Amino acid sequence: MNEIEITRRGEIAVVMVDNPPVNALSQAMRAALLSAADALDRDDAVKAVVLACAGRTFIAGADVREFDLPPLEPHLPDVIARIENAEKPWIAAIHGTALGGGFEVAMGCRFRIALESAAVGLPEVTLGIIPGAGGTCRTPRLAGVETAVKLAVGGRPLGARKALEAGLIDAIVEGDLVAEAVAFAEKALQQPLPAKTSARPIAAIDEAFWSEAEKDKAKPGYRAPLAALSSIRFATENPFDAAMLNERGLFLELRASDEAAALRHVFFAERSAARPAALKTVEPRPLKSIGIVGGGTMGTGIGAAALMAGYPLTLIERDEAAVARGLSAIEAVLAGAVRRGKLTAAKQAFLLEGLAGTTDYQALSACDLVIEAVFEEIAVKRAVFAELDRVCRADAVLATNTSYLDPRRIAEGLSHPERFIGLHFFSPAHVMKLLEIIPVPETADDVLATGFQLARALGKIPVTSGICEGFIGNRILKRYRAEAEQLVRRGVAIAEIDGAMRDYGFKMGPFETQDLSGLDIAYLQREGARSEGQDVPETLGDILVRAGRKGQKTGGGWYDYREGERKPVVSSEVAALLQPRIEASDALDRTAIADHLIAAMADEGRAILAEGIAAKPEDIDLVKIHGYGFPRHRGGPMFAS
Ligand code: 3H9
Repeated sequence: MNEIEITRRGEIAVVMVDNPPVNALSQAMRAALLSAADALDRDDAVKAVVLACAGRTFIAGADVREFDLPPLEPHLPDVIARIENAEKPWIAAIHGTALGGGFEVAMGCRFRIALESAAVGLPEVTLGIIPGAGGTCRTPRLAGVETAVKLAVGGRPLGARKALEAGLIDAIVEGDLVAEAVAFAEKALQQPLPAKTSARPIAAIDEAFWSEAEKDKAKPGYRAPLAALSSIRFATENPFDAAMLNERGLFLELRASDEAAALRHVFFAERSAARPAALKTVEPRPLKSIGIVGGGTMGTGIGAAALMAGYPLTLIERDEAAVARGLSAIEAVLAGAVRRGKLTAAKQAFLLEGLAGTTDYQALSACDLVIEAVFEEIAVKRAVFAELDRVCRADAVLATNTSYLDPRRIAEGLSHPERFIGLHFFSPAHVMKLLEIIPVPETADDVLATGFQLARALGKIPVTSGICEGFIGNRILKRYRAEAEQLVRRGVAIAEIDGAMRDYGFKMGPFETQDLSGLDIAYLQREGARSEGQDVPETLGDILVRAGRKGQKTGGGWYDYREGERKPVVSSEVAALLQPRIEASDALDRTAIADHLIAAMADEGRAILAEGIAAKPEDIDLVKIHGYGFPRHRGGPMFAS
């Protein structure tokens, strides 16, 4: 089938778009829509046109793959203008998601109807651009300025019910969408048609609204949200044609920006990470229930994520008190989700029915997957897996959440090593998106595929990592911190380094982050390695920990902290402690500092690729963005350098 097919139902023509996977508006599709509008206007037997889509969704937007090329004719604003000015009214019949250019097409139609399960939105800002085919000009005319700001500046889609309330769509229908749309069209033809969207007036809005929105929507490092806001404002204060020209100018400018290129890179990286080509034909193992061993921060975070994704969960701890603590930590996460409106009380009650805790490993005998999240000590972990080997079904997947031990050593002695895998979650595990998936040499493909299936179900971004110290993420973190310390040795001020990384887009610099999470964990790891005879050079962090400066929790680390405050204060004690190690007085500006540290991360990333630890540079970018706060609009260290 071509991109579109036209059929007739009496006097109503049905234009069926079919451009898998998501009906994106490729150049060929735009051309096909344009010629359909011409042909249907010429056909006197047609009185109205239904625009519907085959497959899983209505048009999901412009074809983002085309954004690296010069814009190709016919341009989408012209196609939409042609539909809007057609002699016969067009009715958009929406299922799935009408997003970006897809919703702009729908707004060019005279009517929009949707299934209850559908959603509409203008997510362009998430790609570093603004709507470029009338989104900021037609939305305020259709549904008012506030809804336009919510949609185009916020970037989040609205479900059909809310879209109906806001006036973005005209009706919600059930059952056969196309048949309903045809019936809607026949009825609509009996009455006077409403004005075209572009011809509708916009209700006036207070000056205060704009200044408030500007403050509210500003996002450091991101140009698109405020550009979308200014485009909406221009559209409310100027004639439609002028507004369209203004929007197009801004759209084209942003489309060519570094921010948009980086966000596109991340968009496609995320999609390709979720479904690795090598596993396309591999069926994952059934996954209906999950067990967790270890009720600490990691175990309960993973448990809460699994429970909220709908998996019945069994938590194992050493004694009853620890079981109770673990269960209440999980319950607290769900209660928080209810408070924030992410979960209804009824759903919470339903999910909690699936939660159990015990000291008895036998309770795991029916679980499809058990994740170990106990203390990072090889003997402790091995003891857990010996128990799991004994009680779990032979086909159940057994996973370790180790962050730095060698999973091959943990798996030694297992009777079915092919079902063993590393699943490295990040803290807090119900929030952080990254999941490093670490197969051992024996791991079966369907076990690996199960790891990816779990990631999808939990809404995580999965990345396969080979085995090395720290896997992908912590290995690069170690290098980043070491390079940051190296700059301190060269005489660069600690606060300047943190400031440089904040200016770059991180929420916190490397030293502030260590103060928050504690310097002692990495210190103890180094000490452990030293006690095993490894040659681990002394770090500046070691000097601070030995002086009792473990971070915020001890009132000081790389900075001082005033009682009860989290604001870092430059420390004269730290300056004195480190003075003997300062070798130079280099003057680097903040850009040079950030460039240096990003280059170091990328350099480590290249080594990781060369060793086959990561499969592709995009995976490394995803690890840093979703696990380590790397600014998304910079695209990740590999993209950025
Ligand atoms: C825009 O419209 C600009 C206009 O205002 C102005 C123009 C002038 N293009 O996410 P999935 C691919 S900007 C190209 O896994 P799901 C995706 O890469 C656009 N390809 O599916 C993947 O490919 P593969 C505004 C796209 O069911 C496959 O489709 N629109 C596009 O989980 C499946 O994707 C958006 O930002 C695209 N636009 O979710 C919407 N979208 O199979 C972006 C997807 O080779 N898309 N692909 O890996 C989405 O949010 C989700 O894809 C959607 C489906 C919710 C639609």
